Amino acid sequence: MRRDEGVRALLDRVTDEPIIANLGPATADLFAAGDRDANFYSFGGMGLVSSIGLGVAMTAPERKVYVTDGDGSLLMNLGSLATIARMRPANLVLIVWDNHQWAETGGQPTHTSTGTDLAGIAEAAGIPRVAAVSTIEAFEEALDQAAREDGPWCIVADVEEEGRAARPILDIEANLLRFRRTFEA
Ligand SMILES: Cc1ncc(C[n+]2csc(CCOP(=O)(O)OP(=O)(O)O)c2C)c(N)n1
Ligand SMILES: [Mg+2]
Repeated sequence: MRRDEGVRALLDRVTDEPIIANLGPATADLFAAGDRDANFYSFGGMGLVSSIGLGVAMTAPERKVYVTDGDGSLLMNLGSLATIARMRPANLVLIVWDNHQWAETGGQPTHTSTGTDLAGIAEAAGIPRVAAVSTIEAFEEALDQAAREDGPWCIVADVEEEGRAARPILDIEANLLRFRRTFEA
């Protein structure tokens, strides 16, 4: 499957649920597929979206909170999986676009290209609902199940790197304030 197909499948399934996107391609594809108030884009802060998403999920337990991470970024914050397992936010859905590379910086192969299994690590960390998918149909099925059933979920999607949308030009602070306001209603 491709990341942009996965992003569209996710957008088709949300109304006001927050989506917090990793820096680089995950943010570019989300912005291009559907900019919306409840999207939080990240720039520069590599490795942090799973932790940001955990915080958001714990403070907004009444909504599903979606995070779209990258393999390289999650690899530099693996402890986050154990913290998610420990805090156990039922509403958190952590999606990992695993393209087996640091695409943003030139496509250097990550550890998942030589066998590191992020879904296996998530399971061993104690995350109760883990799915590893490589087709859009299986991804949509996992998303639908994650929308219906308590998590926390970790869905690792094996994606082909087919290029990505242009880097969005936006005001980062305005994005943060707009995102925060979606919790005030
Ligand atoms: C601490 C830190 N190290 C390195 C970078 C440079 N950097 C930005 S994106 C990126 C690659 C991210 O890889 P991944 O999470 O797999 O996402 P992909 O680009 O493959 O979608 C790197 C190395 C950074 N922003 N911050
Ligand atoms: Mg990657």
